[in-house]
Amino acid sequence: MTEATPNPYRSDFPVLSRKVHGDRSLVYLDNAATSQKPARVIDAVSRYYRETNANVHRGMHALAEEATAAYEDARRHLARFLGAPDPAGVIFTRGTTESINLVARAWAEERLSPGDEILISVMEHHSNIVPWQLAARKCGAVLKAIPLTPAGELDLDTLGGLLGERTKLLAITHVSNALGTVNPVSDLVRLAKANGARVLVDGAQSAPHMPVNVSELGCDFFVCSAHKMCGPTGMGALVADPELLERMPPFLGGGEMIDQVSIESSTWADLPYKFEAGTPHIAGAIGWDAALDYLDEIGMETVEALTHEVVSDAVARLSEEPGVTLTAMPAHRGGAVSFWLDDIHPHDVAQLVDQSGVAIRAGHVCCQPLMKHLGHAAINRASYHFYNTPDDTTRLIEALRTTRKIFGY
Ligand code: 7TS
Repeated sequence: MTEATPNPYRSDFPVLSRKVHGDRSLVYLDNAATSQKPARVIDAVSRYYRETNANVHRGMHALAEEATAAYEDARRHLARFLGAPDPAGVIFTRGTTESINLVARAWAEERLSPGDEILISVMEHHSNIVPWQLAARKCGAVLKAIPLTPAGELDLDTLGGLLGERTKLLAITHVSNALGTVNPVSDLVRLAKANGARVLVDGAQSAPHMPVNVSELGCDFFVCSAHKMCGPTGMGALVADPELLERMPPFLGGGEMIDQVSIESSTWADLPYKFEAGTPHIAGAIGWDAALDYLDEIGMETVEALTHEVVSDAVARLSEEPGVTLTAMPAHRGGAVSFWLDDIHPHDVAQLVDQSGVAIRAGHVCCQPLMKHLGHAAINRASYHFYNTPDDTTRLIEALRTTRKIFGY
C-alpha cells in the first residue's frame, strides 16, 4: 500500500473538501468528464459578474471596455499557453464539440469531394466521429478509422493502407478519454502532412494534463475545452492558422461576426470575430484565463508529472486487485484508467462505489465504436487530475472490494 502523500494543490479546490452521502468525504475520479475548479477561478467569474459585467466589442463605456480587455486578454493568454503564434487564430467556442463541428462544417463540407477520405480512429469520442459523418454525408466523403491493438494503442501497422492520396483529413485524439492512451500525434501529423492531408488534433484530454505546443505539433486544427482544464463549462477553443481560417466561410451567422450587412448580403468581420457570432461566454473566457494563470504557476510539466505519478500507482495497484481487469495497457497514459470488475455491470459498480463517496464514471463514455472493439457495452473509468492522490485510489479499491462482497465474490 502506498503511503499517503500530501498534495499541495488539493486545498485550492473547495469542492474537494465536501462530503457526500452523509459523512463520506468526496473522492473525485471523474476528471475526464470535467475537472474541478480552484477557488481563484470561481472568484474570477464571480468578480466579473459583481464588478464588470458588460457586453464586449460594442460598448462605449467603462465596463464594456474592461470586459472587452479581459476577454481579449484571455484569448492572448490561451494562444501563449498552447504555443499558437497569433491570437487571431484562437476562436472561442462552447467547447471541443463545437470546435470540431465548426471545422466539419466550414472546412470539410466546403473542401471535400465525393470519394475523399477522412481518417479517424476507433478510440475517438463521439464528438470526433459524428460531425465527420454529418459532413461526409453532405459532401460524399468517406470516413475510415485506424484500428487498435490489444494494448489499446493505435495499430500503426495499418496506416500504410489507410493513409493515402484520397485522405484529406486526419482527425485524431491526442489522449483517449476512455483508455487513457496518449497517441504519437507529432509522428501522425508528419505522416499525414507528407501525404497532403490536413490534421485536426482533439486536445480535450491532453491540454488539461500536459504541455501542448500547437506550433511544435504542426497540426492544422487543435481543439480543447476549458472545463477539463480547471476552467468554466460552456467554453472552449479552436486554434488554427489564421490563413487557413481566412479561407473558410463563417460557421454561425449573427451579430459580432459581420462587417457590413444589407438585406441582400453581408461581409464578414476580421478574424477571430468572423467565427464568434453572438454574445460570447465572457465570464467563461475570464474564468479560463484565471485557470490558465493557475496552471502556469504550477507548470504543465509539474501537472503532467503529478498526474503520471498518481495514475501509474493506480494502474499498478488496480492490476493486482482481484476481480479487476484493465481495459488497456498503453505504453503512454494520460489521466484515465478504465476497467471491469468481474462481470458486474459497470453501472452497478459506479453506483455502489458512489455510496462510499467515490465518483467514477460508467457507461460507453461517448465511445461506442470503442466499446464494440472491446466487446463490452460499457466500462468503468477512474480519471485523475494532478490534485488526486494515492489515497483516492486506496478509497476506490476499498469501495471495489465492498462491491465484490455485495455481489458474492
Ligand atoms: N473529445 C474528447 C477526447 C473528450 O474526452 C471529450 C469529452 C470531448 C471530445 C467533448 O468535449 P466537450 O467539452 O465538448 O463535451 N469527454 C467526456 C468524457 O469522457 N466524459 O464526459 C465528457
